[in-house]
Amino acid sequence: MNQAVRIIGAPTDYGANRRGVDMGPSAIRYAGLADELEEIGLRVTDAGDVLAPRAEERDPDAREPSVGTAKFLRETEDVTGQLADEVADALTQEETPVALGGDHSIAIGSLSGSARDAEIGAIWFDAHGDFNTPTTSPSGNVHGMPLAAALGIGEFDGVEWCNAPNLREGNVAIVGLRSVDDAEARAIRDSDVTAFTMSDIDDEGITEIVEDAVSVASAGTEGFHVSLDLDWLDPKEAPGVGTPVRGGVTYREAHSALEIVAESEALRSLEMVEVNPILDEHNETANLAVELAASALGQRIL
Ligand code: EXY
Ligand code: MN
Ligand code: MN
Ligand code: MN
Repeated sequence: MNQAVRIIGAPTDYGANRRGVDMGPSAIRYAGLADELEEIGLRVTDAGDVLAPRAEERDPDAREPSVGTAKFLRETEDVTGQLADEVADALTQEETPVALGGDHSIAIGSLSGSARDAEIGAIWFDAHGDFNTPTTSPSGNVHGMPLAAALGIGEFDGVEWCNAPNLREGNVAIVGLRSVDDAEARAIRDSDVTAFTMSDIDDEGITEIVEDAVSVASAGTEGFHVSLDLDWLDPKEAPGVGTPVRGGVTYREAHSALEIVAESEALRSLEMVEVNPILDEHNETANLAVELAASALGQRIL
């Protein structure tokens, strides 16, 4: 992993269609991300935020999808395009991109940028599959669709996601599933993506599961992207998220998982998403995001 890190904010809530998560980058910075990463010996640059006009100024249906529903498609295309460029540029400069959401739709940009010049894998830590398309989505919210979108699955009214041709389904692992829509579950089963539910973690333990996920994401790739949705954790640990689901991983399991990511030395890019300061308690979910980023990026106790 590069010893230099570039923080990139993507303050968007277009994909969640709910205010608050756009303040995630501020909350995570306020929680001390840059200082914490410098403390563990990394060189940190903060590139600021990509531009995301306030959702109230936009019409969610400005570009009516021809099939199914997906809100704020044009805005999401714009933000993810900017993020993809910034992530790709960081990697060119031998910096590890650390993207801050924002809702999970930003992952389309992170993955696309990370996969621009290399074959990559991805580990998706999430309660949700994020594998809907406009046709299957029950909500029209793109934060339930980014993994499918990045893999080129689904019809998004002709939106040209700069999707990620260097990311293959066989190199993607989802970890921690416990809320998946029926059609979405079928799509995951029909794909070559490896999916681990919370029951798998109960049965085999977090260490075994994350080691398997690392193997999937590393096989034949030049490293992998980690997409960390804070709703992966149990809401008792991470209350500041828009779509909490009971029965998530514990504080220690989360740290163990990200320590295994760090030990793999194959982490290429990282993002933390879905922190919503309006729903949070004393910024504790943002604090947790900072701690977990430090674990993923190599923090050691001794
Ligand atoms: N599956 C539901 C939907 O597609 O609307 C909920 C998705 C929530 C996505 C969260 C952030 O990971
Ligand atoms: Mn410290
Ligand atoms: Mn998600
Ligand atoms: Mn989620």
